[in-house]
Amino acid sequence: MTGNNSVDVVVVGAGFSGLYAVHLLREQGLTIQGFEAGADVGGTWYWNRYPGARCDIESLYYCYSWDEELAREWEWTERYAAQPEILAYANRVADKHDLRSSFIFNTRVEAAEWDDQAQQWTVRTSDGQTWSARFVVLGVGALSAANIPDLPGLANYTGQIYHTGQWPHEGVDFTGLRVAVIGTGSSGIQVIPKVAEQAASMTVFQRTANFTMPAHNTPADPELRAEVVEDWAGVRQRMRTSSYGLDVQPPTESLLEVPAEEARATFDRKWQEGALTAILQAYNDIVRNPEANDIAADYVRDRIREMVHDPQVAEDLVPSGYHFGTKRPCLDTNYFDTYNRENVELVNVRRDPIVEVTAAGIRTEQAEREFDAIVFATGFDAMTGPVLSIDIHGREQTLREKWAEGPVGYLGLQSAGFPNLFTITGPGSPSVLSNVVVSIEQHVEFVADLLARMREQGARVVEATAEAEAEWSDHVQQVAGYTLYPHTDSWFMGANIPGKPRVFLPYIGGVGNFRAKCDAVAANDYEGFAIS
Ligand code: N01
Repeated sequence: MTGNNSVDVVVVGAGFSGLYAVHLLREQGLTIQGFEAGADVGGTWYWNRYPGARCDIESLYYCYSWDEELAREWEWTERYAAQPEILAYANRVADKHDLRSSFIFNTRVEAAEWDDQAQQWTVRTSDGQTWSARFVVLGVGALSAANIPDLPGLANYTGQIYHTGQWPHEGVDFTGLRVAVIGTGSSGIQVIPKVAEQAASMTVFQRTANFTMPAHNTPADPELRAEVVEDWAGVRQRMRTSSYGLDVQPPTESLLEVPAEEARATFDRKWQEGALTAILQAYNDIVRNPEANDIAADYVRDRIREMVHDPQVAEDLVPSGYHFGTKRPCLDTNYFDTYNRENVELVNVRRDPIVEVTAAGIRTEQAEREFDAIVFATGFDAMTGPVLSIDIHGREQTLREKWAEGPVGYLGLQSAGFPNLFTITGPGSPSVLSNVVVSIEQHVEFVADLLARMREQGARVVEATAEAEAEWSDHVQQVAGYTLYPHTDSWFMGANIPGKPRVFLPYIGGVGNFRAKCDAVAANDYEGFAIS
């Protein structure tokens, strides 16, 4: 290891978290060094360049709220912007606020070690440098550690292999190719219709059918934009105090208490809205009560059956075996209609499991198929994966050791024994269960305010107490337990990664409640943090 570089704060990642962290902390006069594994800014939107990638929170709301001038100036072209436009937005933010100058790109942070005597972190990067920093802020993303399943024979495959989260920048031309897609989560449902339009043939390997709903994406509505921009403070306030970081009021009615025809009419209307939580949040008991959930699930199932011509294919595409919404819901464009195409085949791997990848393709129990390319839409080692990919040594142990049975931390921001280290969108935060940009802003602002307070007090070290961390971690699981989520094998539970501990990872108590808790903590002298 070489180098003798010293800054106040190392920020890891140049996605929405890292960009805002650099902006706010630099404004406080702190010296910052950012590191980004990619060649440029954008995080998720830098890496996920697969055809069809777009946000599923309306773009008017899926953007920073701290730069009102930019909000007034920027015009999204679509209701749900596609990846290139969101990446252009991240670039615009970086240009406008000169954020690139604080980052070293193409460089991974590989390790960080706390030095108790010097009260600082020693950070090692992939270019062999070491940096000392009083604080480390991890803006590494919750969904950035790509998961490619360890299928037997994969190393022998001679065709092209892609993962949606690591898509080649030059794009991929599937024209004339026989393509396999494995996975039907948010990425799969976006990439499948696009690849089907291009490929000679496409075979989708589905393990779990998805409750996805049409996005009804449209060109941006100028009137709605004008309204949102006009009421900027109001919209922002409502998003910040909402459940999901959206300008949507929580439901007050129970599905079980309304007549069936009325519920049906509501669902019809909600279906047309094409919004992520429209059906899930139509009534207040859908995420909590299995009976209510079944009614909503059956509604979606019926709609899927209507869209798919072949009855057997339709039945395979109808989700079953888990509660509606407890895997992250998805919004799609032409997903189910894609299965009506002549060149598309569906393999239900629960009925016909994958046995191995051969040199030329994929062999299931019932058939062997040849493919020119395999697209893995198989998701991520969510929330803990990106953090633990860095070898972090705290006061007494590594974070990998500490989180061996699942992550524990305080407010998703700190873990006891790891002073001056912060995770943005960390496990135990609402992040992935919300409009993540709203959560990111709150997490970053909390950290920035805390550092400002420490400077006022002349303090050098802040660390979550073991008691506060235990209490918060229990609370995260307890609140999840009021819902149906923990009953489902999902990435929220760590269930998609073999051997990963089963713990509900995000905080499901809502963005508004989380903010209120953080505000109370701050008002109470940062209760639960030991500051010295
Ligand atoms: O990943 P996923 P994703 N054999 O984990 C299947 C965000 N996002 O990249 O369900 C066969 O959801 C797996 O099957 P199963 C969003 O938060 C947002 O799609 O585990 N199949 C599943 O079908 C999202 O939730 C957008 O049984 C295997 C799929 O692969 C999160 O990122 C767009 C398998 C993985 O689905 C992750 O989404 C994209 C195996 N061995 C992503 N292993 C927006 O629209 C896994 N699967 C904003």
